[in-house]
Amino acid sequence: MKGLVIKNTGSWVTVRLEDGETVNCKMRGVLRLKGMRCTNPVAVGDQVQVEDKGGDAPVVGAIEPRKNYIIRRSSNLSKEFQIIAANLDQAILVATIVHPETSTTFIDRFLATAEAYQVPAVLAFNKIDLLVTEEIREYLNELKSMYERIGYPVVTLSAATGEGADTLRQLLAGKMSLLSGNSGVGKSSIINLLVPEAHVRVGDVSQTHHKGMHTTTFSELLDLPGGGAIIDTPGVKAFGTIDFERAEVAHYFPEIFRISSDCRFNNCTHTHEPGCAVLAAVENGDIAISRYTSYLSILDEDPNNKYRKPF
Ligand SMILES: Nc1nc2c(ncn2[C@@H]2O[C@H](COP(=O)(O)OP(=O)(O)O)[C@@H](O)[C@H]2O)c(=O)[nH]1
Ligand SMILES: [Mg+2]
Ligand SMILES: [Zn+2]
Repeated sequence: MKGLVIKNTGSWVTVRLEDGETVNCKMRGVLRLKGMRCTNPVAVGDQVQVEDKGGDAPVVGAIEPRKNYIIRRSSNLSKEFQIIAANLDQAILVATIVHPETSTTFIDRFLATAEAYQVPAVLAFNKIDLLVTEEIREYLNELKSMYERIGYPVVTLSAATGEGADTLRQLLAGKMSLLSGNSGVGKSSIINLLVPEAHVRVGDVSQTHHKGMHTTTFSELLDLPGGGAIIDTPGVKAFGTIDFERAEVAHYFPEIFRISSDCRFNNCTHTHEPGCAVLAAVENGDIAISRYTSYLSILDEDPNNKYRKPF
């Protein structure tokens, strides 16, 4: 029977069958994913075939081809990968201007990674109740219109007061969304707001990962009252493990990519070349300095420290 994977704890996979029944399945041994060792070949969001082994626990058989998926290294040094989630309609980055401040570099890396994964990205600025001065609200508005101009939907909300929550609900309705973001930005609070019966623990910063220890975290799919689902990734470093090829970084900054067709050289890196349309656009303000800085920061990463993008 066919079903949707809603949870994967490593040894067990929870599948919601087409008739609505939920079953815990066993998985076959470690599979290989395009030459990479993968500790959980079946991911939340996967459509799978469940084989009933009469009496014994059912087994996850074939996985339907994926529309897209998010993958990460199981630990910093390991060559094993975990698939965090599959078949996403969008990835939401929860960010905050204060308490804590999410850097634009972090935001841009997330957006570039989403582009590479071919997952549409949405920015959700939380904790707007804490933006008490005119200047800081103005700063948020500037960020919002800057990202909207590039093409990213932006919502602003407060999980504390509920302001803006309806806009977020509309964006999530009927879709499969991954919720991502740094610790402390309010992901759990937002989930509790959207799915009151989820009772996710809030403010639990003590989930600190012991350095060097392999901490496995598992995603879980939570149904939204109005249809659609959010995938909660507890360890949230889901994004950021992509290792970009220098030449492809510009492809993942849509506004840079659009303008780059006007560069004099088609192998332009947009760093120093004469006739570079990107540099000209940064100069005249068509491309935001913060975006260009993020582009450079990804470009400058040490390739020797990196694994290739595993797909
Ligand atoms: N003022 C304010 N605090 C918030 C808001 N959302 C979350 N918090 C607080 O921020 C802290 C971290 O929230 P949490 O949901 O655990 O963040 P997570 O680590 O991303 O899951 C908690 O103390 C929350 O009460 C918000 O919109 N406004
Ligand atoms: Mg949390
Ligand atoms: Zn250029």
